[in-house]
Amino acid sequence: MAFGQGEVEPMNVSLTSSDALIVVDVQNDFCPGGALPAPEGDKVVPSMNAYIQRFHEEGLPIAASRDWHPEDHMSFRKEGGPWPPHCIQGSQGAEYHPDLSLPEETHHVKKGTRADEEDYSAFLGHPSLTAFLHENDVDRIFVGGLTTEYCVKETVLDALEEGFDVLVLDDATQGVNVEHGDANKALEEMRSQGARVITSTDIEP
Ligand code: VGL
Ligand code: ZN
Repeated sequence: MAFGQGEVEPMNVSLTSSDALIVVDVQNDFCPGGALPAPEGDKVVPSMNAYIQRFHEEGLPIAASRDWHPEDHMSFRKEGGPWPPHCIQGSQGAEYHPDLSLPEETHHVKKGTRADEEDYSAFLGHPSLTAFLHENDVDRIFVGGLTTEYCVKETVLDALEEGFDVLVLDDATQGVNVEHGDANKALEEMRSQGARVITSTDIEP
């Protein structure tokens, strides 16, 4: 089959036993109705559930992160940061979206738990995630979730630095888009650092 100009060539990704799925911050506060919503954040839930189901069926490891802030976190405006209070430890806004369907065996990561540190990445400062992936002989990760420009991007860039191959799940990420186009810029930046951006149709059945 030939692909014309402007058409995107399918990637034909086959899952292998050294793959893992990372679900970033699919939490109420990053969805419509939450404190810091990606305008279409909840749209990732069905597509993420499909990836979760596929990886689970294949027996592949799954990790999920949550932004998990104390009430006086430095990223909040009242502390001089850029954001409204969000994902406060133990609050409903900090819970996973109620329709997100994570298996029992999921490795959970809480981040941003210290008041004096921004902590967008699920990797940096969270050695348990790297350890979990290495224990499972993972060398390639599939990353989706919220939000494209902040926690997904920083997680992807750190994973690349740690030597993982990284595929970003375009149909399972959504941006905040504080400025129009921010999410697309973030995808470009991830690509330029070596990540590939794919959708579920690129993965062989
Ligand atoms: C995030 C802004 C502030 C994210 C977390 O999960 O992308 N964004 N805290
Ligand atoms: Zn946060």
